[in-house]
Amino acid sequence: MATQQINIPDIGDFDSVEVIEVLVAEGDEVAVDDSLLTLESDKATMEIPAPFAGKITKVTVSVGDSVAEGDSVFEIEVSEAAAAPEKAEQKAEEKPAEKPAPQKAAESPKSAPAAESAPAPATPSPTAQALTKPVNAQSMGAASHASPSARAFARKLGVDISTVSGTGPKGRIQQTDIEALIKSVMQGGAGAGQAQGGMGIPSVPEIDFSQFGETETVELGRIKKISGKFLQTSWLNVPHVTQFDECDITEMDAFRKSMKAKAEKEGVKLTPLVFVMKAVVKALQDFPGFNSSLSPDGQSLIKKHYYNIGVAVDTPNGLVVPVLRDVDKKGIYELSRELMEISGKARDGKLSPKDMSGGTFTISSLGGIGGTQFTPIVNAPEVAIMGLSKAKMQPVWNGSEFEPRLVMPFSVSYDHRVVDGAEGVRFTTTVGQYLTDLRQLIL
Ligand code: CAO
Repeated sequence: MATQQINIPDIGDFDSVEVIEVLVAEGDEVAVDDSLLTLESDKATMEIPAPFAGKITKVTVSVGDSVAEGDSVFEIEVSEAAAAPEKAEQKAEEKPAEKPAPQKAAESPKSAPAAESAPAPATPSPTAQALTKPVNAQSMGAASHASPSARAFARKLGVDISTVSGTGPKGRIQQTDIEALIKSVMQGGAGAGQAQGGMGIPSVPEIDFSQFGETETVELGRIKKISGKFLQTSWLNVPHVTQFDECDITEMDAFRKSMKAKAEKEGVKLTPLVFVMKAVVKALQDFPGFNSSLSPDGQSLIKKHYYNIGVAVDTPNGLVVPVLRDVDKKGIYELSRELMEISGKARDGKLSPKDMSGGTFTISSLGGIGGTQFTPIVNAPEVAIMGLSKAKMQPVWNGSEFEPRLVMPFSVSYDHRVVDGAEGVRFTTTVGQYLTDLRQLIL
């Protein structure tokens, strides 16, 4: 037995080409012509076949490396005297990246590929996004058996190959398997043979509840159907973190109550929510990331220099989120009046699309109802949302004794791609400080 080096053969006009797959590992037995590596240039994908049969003893190349003709990439313990030397000179099998060739059963490598390194397209369609999950070449775990042409096909459509079940020999993934998965996602049903839901996640089992007792099926209202879709889209696309906090609003509430009679004369009802809106806007000015949106490709942050606050309103038909514009420029009475008008419009089902567009941050207040804390869902493409819960009198230690203080719990859910945990808690702490001492709002 002799050890031979395997070098990159003539790869045509390319000086340097990226390795996108290493298809064998040390210790693997390979036959002549088994695929060892996949290279990808901007024009084509190329498979590097084994020039000898034998056992791979050394792998000197990794995914992401750039290689050129003559580079040593493997060492192999050749098992046959007739090592088909002419194969060493053969040209790499070249396939146009855009038109993957149909897969041959003989392409099956002896071992699973080390990792799927295909990046998702820059702007995948919603369906492609549903099928794609970011894959770290090191962390993927069990690799998928698929020919380079099937992988190229999956990459082209933004499909994460590890979500595809192979029906070929030894479970190998074929182009038809990828097509079947896409078809099942488009139809919103279970994927062919893989028990997946329409969003590439396991579906909730369908159960005939009438076997347990009497049931009645009532169709969801129009608003619930629409808001449900938005909520699910946000829940699935935005990596949520919820920061819980609380603040002492004793002075704020005393002020609010002292202004109540005057406010009534102005024809408005003062609730804590308008004060929270002002405190939030000041904090948004301090932390502009919370008043932004991610660009569709996820590579930039679009900072907004206007402060439009969406307010979740509970209506008999479901949840709607009208928007109060330019909250930074408005006073407490004006905001109260607008809140009354727009929530009345919402409950009467008279909101126009314009009333519900242009928000930069949302507040969902359940404080008038109850509860201690909750986790609101970010109103994407906004970056964060605040949830207000019911303020309660509590004994608070002031350093020498317990004092009765009005404490309001609140939470902020945010998109962790934009906001880090430390910034998240700095934001909630700042909002809390502004609400505890409203004088800070005029500084
Ligand atoms: N703590 C204690 N009391 C509070 C409070 C809080 N955080 N927030 C409001 N209150 C009080 C108000 O002061 C008012 O009491 P008074 O009449 O004695 O002053 C009472 O609760 C009712 O307030 P409200 O709910 O009518 O008014 P609001 O300005 O607080 O809220 C609106 C307006 C439109 C946001 C609210 O009516 C509403 O629809 N909330 C539900 C939002 C919702 O469903 N969110 C969930 C979305 S996720 O499914």
